[in-house]
Amino acid sequence: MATKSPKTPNSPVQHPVPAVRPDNGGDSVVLERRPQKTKPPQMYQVVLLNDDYTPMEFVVVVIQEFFNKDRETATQIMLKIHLDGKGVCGVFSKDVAATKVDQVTEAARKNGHPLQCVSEPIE
Ligand code: TYC
Repeated sequence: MATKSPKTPNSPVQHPVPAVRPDNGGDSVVLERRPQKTKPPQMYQVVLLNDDYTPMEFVVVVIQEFFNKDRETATQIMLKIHLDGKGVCGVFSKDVAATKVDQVTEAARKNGHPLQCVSEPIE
């Protein structure tokens, strides 16, 4: 059975609410916009750091596998990290970003590489 998902209390959707102004004689309706009460959730960028030992090929595969990038994009990101010292692989909610960091770190350790992955709040 298909059911509508319930609105969460944090829903940012605010509908204009009809209000009757005292000076309009009571026979017209004015829509007043209510101020936004909820902020969008804080987002996090997941960043890979350069090092001197992790093979380029391993970094490319990590970016493809964990950040769903095609080979060309993954290679460009890896080269940017190699040249600049760090690079953003994706932007996620806090929980998803933390999971990506754990997955990448675990894959690096399992393969004996010192690759570091961190998440940073954006904006
Ligand atoms: N600098 C590494 C090398 O020359 C490659 C590398 C790229 C390592 C990106 C980590 O996040 C990284 N083998």
